[in-house]
Amino acid sequence: MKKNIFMAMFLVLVLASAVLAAPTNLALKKEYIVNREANPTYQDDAKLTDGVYSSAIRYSSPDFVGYNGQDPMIWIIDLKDVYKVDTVFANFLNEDGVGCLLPKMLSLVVSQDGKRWKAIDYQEYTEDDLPREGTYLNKYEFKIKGEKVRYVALKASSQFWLFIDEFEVIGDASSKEDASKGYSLDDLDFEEIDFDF
Ligand SMILES: [Ca+2]
Repeated sequence: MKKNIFMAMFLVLVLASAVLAAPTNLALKKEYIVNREANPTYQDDAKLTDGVYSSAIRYSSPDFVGYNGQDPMIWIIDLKDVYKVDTVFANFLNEDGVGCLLPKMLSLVVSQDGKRWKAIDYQEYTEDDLPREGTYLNKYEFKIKGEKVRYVALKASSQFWLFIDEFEVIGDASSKEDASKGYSLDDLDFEEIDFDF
């Protein structure tokens, strides 16, 4: 009988640790800042970390946020604490009929304190990789490989319109550590981050 109780407790512990270590979207409901405001017609009310992907592949879907202009865009997501992160996803729309085109250059950097940044990934795509024509989604993937991270910053080139509906930062929720002393999201300066372009 004692042995059964021990086995049951052991199983509960194994299951609990498996749940804690399961890959989690650490960006869910977290705050982020952007270097320029969304167009008022396609405005942002924390849509990019609400866990909702657009069910329609169309720029006018209310789940998309739209930015216009040719200057590159920068988003910085604050995980609030430091976690081991594996992968970042960013889901963009291509709809050439309305001038909404996928970014062809992307640079991802991370930081634990908002002061020192580490370049993680640079991606560049050709017209063959991501054709201008057509209406489709592309979910960009960036491998972080267990780096300890509080801030995730993504820079993306823009040709005219950029539409995006969600970021995900996948990592291990059980690896949570209190953030070291550093900048808060409000103190961060987009100009001081070294991106790859
Ligand atoms: Ca969303």
